[in-house]
Parts: sequence; structure tokens; C-alpha cells
Amino acid sequence: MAYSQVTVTEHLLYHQQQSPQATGRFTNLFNDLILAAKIISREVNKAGLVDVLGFTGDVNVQGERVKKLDEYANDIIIHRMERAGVLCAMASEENAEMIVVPDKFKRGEYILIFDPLDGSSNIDVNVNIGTIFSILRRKSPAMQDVTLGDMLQAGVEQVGAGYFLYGTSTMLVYTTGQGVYGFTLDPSVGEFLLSHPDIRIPEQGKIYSVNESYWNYWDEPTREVVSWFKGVDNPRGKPHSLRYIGSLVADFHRTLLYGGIFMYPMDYRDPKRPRGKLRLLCEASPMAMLAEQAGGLATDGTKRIMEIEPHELHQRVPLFVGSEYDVRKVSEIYRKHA
Ligand code: AHM
Ligand code: MG
Repeated sequence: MAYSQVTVTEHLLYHQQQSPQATGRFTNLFNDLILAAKIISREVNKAGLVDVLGFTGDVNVQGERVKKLDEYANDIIIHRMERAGVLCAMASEENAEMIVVPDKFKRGEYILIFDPLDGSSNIDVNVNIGTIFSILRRKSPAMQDVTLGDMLQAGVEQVGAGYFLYGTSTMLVYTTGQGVYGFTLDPSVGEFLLSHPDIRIPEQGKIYSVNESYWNYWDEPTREVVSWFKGVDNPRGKPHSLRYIGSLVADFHRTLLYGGIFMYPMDYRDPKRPRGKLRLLCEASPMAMLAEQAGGLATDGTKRIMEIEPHELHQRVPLFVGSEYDVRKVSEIYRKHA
């Protein structure tokens, strides 16, 4: 397959042909998701033009509420995807409950879990944001009502995962379990073209990425982990550089391409409820699948993210994801303290 000018649809079809259970419904799912992302990308690109800060949540002159961009992105994805004919249910970071596809639309066996606009606090300063998605297949029989249990599947059950990054260019990075591929939106033709075939994350990186302002909320093992990356006791004999955008898709994308580690550890800002911030189903699991498919790793410090059995829709989890060597180091330090 020649890589120049390969569109994402051609790429999906090519991969589908390799798979014996290929149905084409999965390609339909992707095509609708891509259309939703193109619309979001268009709005993100205009965000700076709309009343300077744009989507404020205020009431406009017609008395209509001006939607915030993350709410808009959520509505676009739900609207498009419930009509795709391939989903039975969805879950969004923005909705407390799962969204069952109404009976008036054709339903299918897939489930889409997504964060419509992650890092949205960065919109007003023109910093990259993204849409993250995870695709599952329902477990319960098609004749029955889809249940929350169908959503609560471990990362290893994902049939696909990826993200759209709205940055200097709009990109799609996805996996269906056969490697990780990156596509860049060519706005002149409106197509995502293959720009990053078979992404491999470097085995060891030079960058660590964490919000270090939480140092005082961390436990001893976590401080030791972060100190290790700042230190010189590593094969390079130099500290890792620190990069932190505060936008998961952007921080992960850099980690995937340059190597290194992204961390959002558990913290004790509420001492009675120590926890990570990132959500297992719509943030950690899809990033973990991408990282592993690119030759990297993802852990919560002790367990492989992909094997964590979710017990609630918006469950949060500590996340360490990136180059194999760097993530192994984290697990080694936590193990020592266990
Ligand atoms: P959001 O889903 O409310 O946008 O929050 C998720 C974002 C991630 O993109 C990013 O990794 C993290 O929050 C940054 O959090 P913090 O400001 O605590 O470092
Ligand atoms: Mg988020």
C-alpha cells in the first residue's frame, strides 16, 4: 500500500480486509465520527473569532444561550453518532449517565465512549485540545436492553481507540489493534491523509510530563518517581526535560512521537479520598491501548491500565503512560514501596 495520499477511509477498508469478521459497520462508525470531528475542528478554528472568547455560556442578542465549545462538541458527536446505525449506546465525559440510542434510530452492536473536548480550559489561549474515543462491542445479547454493564469493560476489550487533536493541524491518531496510525486533515480537500504510518513510541524518552505543583499532595513513592525523572541516575546521566501543556491529548501526542512519560498520579488533596483525575473509560483506557499498540506501556503504578475492571462510568485512575523503559521504572519504584 503506497502511503502518500492514503485517506483514512481507504486505510480502514484495507485493515478491515485483513480481518475475517470485517463487516464494514466499523468503517461506517469511523466515518461518522470523522465527520463530527471535522465539524468540531471547524468550530475550534473559529473560536477566537466569536466575540473574542467565543462560546461563553452567556445569552446572545436573540436571547439564546451561546453554547460553550465543549458542550457544542458533545452535542455534535451525540447527534451524528446516534444516527450512524452502528451504535447501541454511548457515554460522554459531559453526561453523568450513559446515552442509549433512541429506538427511532437503527441500532448496532458498538458502544462509543468519548471525551468530546478534552483540555477545554485551554481553548481561550489557543492551546491544543482534543477529542478522545474508545470503541467497545456490547456483551449482552442484541435483543435485550443495553446496560451499564455493557459499558464497564476493561481496556483489553476495546476494539478501537484514538483521538483527534485540534492543533496547528487537525490530526486523527487511531488503533484497531493492528498498530497506531496518524492522519492529518488536509483542509483544502477535507480529507484526513495518512501522515504517520505505524507509529512506534521510542523505547526510552528524554521528557517527563506531570503537574508538579501537586508535589505536596503526593505520597512518598510518587515523589520518588518524579525525582527519578528529574535526577541524573539514569542511562543518559542527565535530567529529563519537563514539558506539561495540561491538555491530555497534546501531552500524550508528544509522548507518543518523542517518547518519555506522561503522568497524572494519585494525590491526597482530599486526604479522605485520594485519587487520580483522569477518567478510566474515556481517557486512560484509550490512551493505554494506543501506547501499547505503539510499543509503550500504561500503568496506574501497580496495575496495567488495560486490565483494570471498571465499576463505574466516571471512575478515575492514576495514569503513567509512555516509553517502555520509563513506565517500567515507575512500576519498579512503586513495587519497592509496596
Ligand atoms: P478536562 O477533562 O476537565 O478537560 O480535564 C482533563 C485535563 C487533561 O487534558 C489534562 O491532562 C489534565 O486535565 C490537566 O489537569 P491539571 O490542571 O490538574 O494538571
Ligand atoms: Mg477530559
